Amino acid sequence: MKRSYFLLACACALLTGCKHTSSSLEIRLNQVGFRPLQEKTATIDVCTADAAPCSVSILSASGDTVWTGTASTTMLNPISGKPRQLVDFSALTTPGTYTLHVLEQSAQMIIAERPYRSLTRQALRAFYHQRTAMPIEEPFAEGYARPAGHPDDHVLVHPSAATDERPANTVIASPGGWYDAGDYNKYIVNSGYTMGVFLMAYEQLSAYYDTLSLNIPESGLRVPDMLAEAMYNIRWMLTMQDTDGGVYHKLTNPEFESFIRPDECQKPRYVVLKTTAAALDFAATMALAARVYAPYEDVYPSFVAEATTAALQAWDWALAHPAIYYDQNAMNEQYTPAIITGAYDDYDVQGEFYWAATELYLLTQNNVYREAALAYCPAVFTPATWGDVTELASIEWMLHPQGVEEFAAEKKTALLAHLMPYIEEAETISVHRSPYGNREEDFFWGCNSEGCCWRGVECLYAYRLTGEEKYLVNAERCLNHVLGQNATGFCYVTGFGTRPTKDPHHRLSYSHPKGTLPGFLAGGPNRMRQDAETDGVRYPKNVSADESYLDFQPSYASNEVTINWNVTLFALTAGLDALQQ
Ligand code: G3I
Ligand code: 9MR
Repeated sequence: MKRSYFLLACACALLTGCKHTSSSLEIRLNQVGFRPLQEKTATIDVCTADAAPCSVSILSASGDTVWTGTASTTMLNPISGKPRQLVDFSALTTPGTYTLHVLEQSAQMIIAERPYRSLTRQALRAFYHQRTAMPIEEPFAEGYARPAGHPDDHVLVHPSAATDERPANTVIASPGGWYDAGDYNKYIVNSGYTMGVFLMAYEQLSAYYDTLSLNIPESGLRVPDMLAEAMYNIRWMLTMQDTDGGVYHKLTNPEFESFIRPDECQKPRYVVLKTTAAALDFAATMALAARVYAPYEDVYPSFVAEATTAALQAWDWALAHPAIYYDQNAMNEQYTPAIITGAYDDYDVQGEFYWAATELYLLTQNNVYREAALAYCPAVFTPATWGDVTELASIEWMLHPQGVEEFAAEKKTALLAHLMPYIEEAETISVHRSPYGNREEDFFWGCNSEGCCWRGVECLYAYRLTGEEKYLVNAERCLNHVLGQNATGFCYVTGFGTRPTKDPHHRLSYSHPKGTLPGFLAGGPNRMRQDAETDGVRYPKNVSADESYLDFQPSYASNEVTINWNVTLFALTAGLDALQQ
């Protein structure tokens, strides 16, 4: 043990230009904690490709050495080429708080029976903090009280959305719902996708979520807290439907607000252009909600009927208007005021037709919708994001295959085929022992969620459908990645881990006297780096794709938070936590 410490230290000292000397050596691991019986690994920096495997020891809180071992030979990060070694200490299974030592460096390491319980709860409570139009008050605020923002009881119909019945500048009310993200606007396409992942997660693990107390104003109703929280957004979504069945794309200021408190905002609010994608994501959400909330008719009287009618009308509108896309630049050439906020522009709505038809069938059992779903289903497998909900529909069919067993089996085969190469990479080339993060294209705007956590959720679905352990192991590996075993060494969830994201692009956090709200997942390293130098965003020269991350408020392309990113985080952590229940 001593010998390899010595050799590595010597190699580092002798090499000129060696950046990672023993004193800057980093240990990268899941900073929140491991379940006792799961695989446990850490990634350690080494200074050269031919450095000998490091010796590693793990000490208990009282200073006893409870585990010693040797890291792997050096591997090169497939993206940056940086040398790393992996250490596997899965054999240690006793719950406790430990320190893992390599040379003179150490890192905290936790093993606990329920390491993800608190994380799941806070990731869900993040939605409560995002609520518009009501004050966030104690005892529910848990230290982060604030006044209400954006009542949205005086919203103008933008000329792009005008009809005879609601001419331009008609005032409507569209209160409630969640702020989308670090900004203060509300967007139907992204909300619809979020509700889909949210309610599908609930359906999978309802017994688990029913025991999860969120401490929100509705806690104690005869409805699970999670569904009560979701209802706050669903009620808002319902107000976004026009009288003809169409659905406004978004409710927004003309321009992004500055970084002020939500109750200080004064800018006018508009509902903007009805689009096909908004109508379809809305239809799917309402159909799914009508199914999931059916047992709670006493708490939400007439909701099922209201949501069902809304879904059917939105579907009919979409059939009559199958190709109205949100093209903000084109819209601004035609109408004033110009709208320069988030676009959530989606120019391919086949997957949205497929998802809406699927949910309408599961709700109504009317074969017309099943036939429509089969007809619209895109041929190619694509992972779900706000802009492509194909996979949500396919997962629904895998879980409810009655009558279309062959079709559902094909979808399952496609999901497993999609995961296979990533899982192989986790075993072969990954320096983080992860099925995510080994390719440059893994690092895009929002990748911590849409890339990493969602791949983990896909693995959980694959585990549920096959019972094969490898999928569970790889779901956990994805979580390890966002919680610290990654190229930057950040735990990307605010308020968690020893090196968390602290300065997200989040107006609610930035303007709060107490600072950053807990439980939010940051977007993550983004090789495109679209954020602006004019806002003071400067990445180090030649930074690699997996390190293109700044824990710096102005970096909206790498460090924003959103509802759609948090939903995949809790779907993953809850899926793993539920195994321990
Ligand atoms: O469509 C291309 C695809 O062909 C290409 O392979 C891929 C390469 O990464 O890029 C794809 O386009 C990306 C698009 O998202 C779809 O994923 C763009 O580069 C990328 O700039 C775009 O980012 C979106 C961003 O808004 C800018 O439009 C994010 O997904 C989206 O999450 C984000 O959403 C914003 C809202 O507009 C406003 N509220 C905050 C929210 C989060 O930042
Ligand atoms: O705050 C905005 C964020 O929510 C969006 O994701 C991002 C991209 O559309 O834009 C942010 O707003 C910035 C704007 O685009 C450029 N000027 C600075 C704004 C942030 O203060």
